[in-house]
Amino acid sequence: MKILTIGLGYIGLPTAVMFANYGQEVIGVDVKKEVVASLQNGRVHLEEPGLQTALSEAIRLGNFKAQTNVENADTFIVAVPTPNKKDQYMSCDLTYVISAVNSLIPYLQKGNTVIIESTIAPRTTNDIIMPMIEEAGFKVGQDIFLVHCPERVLPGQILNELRTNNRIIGGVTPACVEAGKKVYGIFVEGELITSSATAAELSKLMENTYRDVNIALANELVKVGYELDIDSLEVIEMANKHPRVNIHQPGPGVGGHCLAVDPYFIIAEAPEQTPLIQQARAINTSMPNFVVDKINNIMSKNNGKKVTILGVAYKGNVDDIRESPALKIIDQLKQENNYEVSVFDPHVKQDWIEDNLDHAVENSDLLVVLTDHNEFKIIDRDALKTMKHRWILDTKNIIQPDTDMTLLNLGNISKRTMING
Ligand code: SAJ
Repeated sequence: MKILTIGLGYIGLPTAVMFANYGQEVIGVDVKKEVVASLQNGRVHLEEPGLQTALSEAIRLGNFKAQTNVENADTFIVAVPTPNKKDQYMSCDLTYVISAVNSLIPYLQKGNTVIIESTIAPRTTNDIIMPMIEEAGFKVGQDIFLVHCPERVLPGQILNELRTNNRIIGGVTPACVEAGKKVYGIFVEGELITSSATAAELSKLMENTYRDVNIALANELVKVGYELDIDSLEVIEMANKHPRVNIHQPGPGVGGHCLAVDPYFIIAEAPEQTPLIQQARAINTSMPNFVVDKINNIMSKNNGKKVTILGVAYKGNVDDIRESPALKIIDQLKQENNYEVSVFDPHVKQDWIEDNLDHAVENSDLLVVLTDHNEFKIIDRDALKTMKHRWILDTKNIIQPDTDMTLLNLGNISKRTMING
């Protein structure tokens, strides 16, 4: 099968490479010339374990080619970003999806399959994409098979999860479902769950919304514990020993290009029906402020001037900073609170991020852990000797206590200790 993927980002590239390594002829298309150039030189442009090796293998097999232009294929896969619009409910911005579909329409031939992997608002496949294809003179379900197959892989585990996870095949018609199954059947070892495009769209969005709402519950619990002087982390650990309870982990907020984005796609389509989802978003979005507030408390106790941030990535062991709450926290500390802020993240390469821990902590009054990178779990205590005040606020609860340091986390901070302690 000849497969053309449009969008060579976190999802499109691993998917393309996977098909190539399973013997398919794959053309990867991206509008970004530098991305295409890097792939043509055999280099991946993003951090994902195993992806470089997989790409090298695909190229060695002669099955993968990157380019900027679309051409004929049997199957087209659209995996482009769908950000939030800047409107009232932050609805789903389909600009890139529409432009990708427009770019492939001139190359469509009867019998082709078109798959949308991008996360989209409910009803997009039926109400927006199908009419585009039909206006070009094709009958969906007869000439062209249109499917929504949301990706559900976890960054950091993408190659493994692409193969082993269940996959939703949401066809516009039963024939479309069959066409989608043929494509993913090539490498998916998990169940191919057959469904309609509309249910597939909403299922994907609800999976991430479920997580967002549950994290909001944990974050709200942190605020309750702070107010009442009760260790919320201890409460979570205990409550989760109940066989039917799974309170998620609190943190400095929710980042990434899924949980912080997808719930709005539902909200925008049904604002009256979604007070809970909206409230959860508001709670998670309030966490950076909550953390900055606590940093201020600690800094004023120490008459501190310099804060060192450990971790900018939105979660551990990835280089992705999209929607990361750390960005908001760093910005507030610098702009509104005028602290000297140094930032260390061994995974993220930017000119404002230190790559030397010793330098980042020198003369610092407070270390704030915002990402659960493995490196931070085993941090060398000697490296922290040059701190001015040896305080840590660990928002991810990964640092081991040490008699030499004052260690605060989202469980043991409380109004009482902040004011009196
Ligand atoms: N987080 C918490 N507490 C938790 C769990 C996560 O604060 O208990 C935070 C993380 O620190 C991070 C954010 O939530 O800032 C999101 O992290 P995540 O690991 O929950 O999710 P993503 O965005 O990396 O990936 C999710 C996954 N969805 C689900 O687990 C339901 C993944 O399977 C999806 O493929 C992906 O979204 C996507 O593309 O939609």
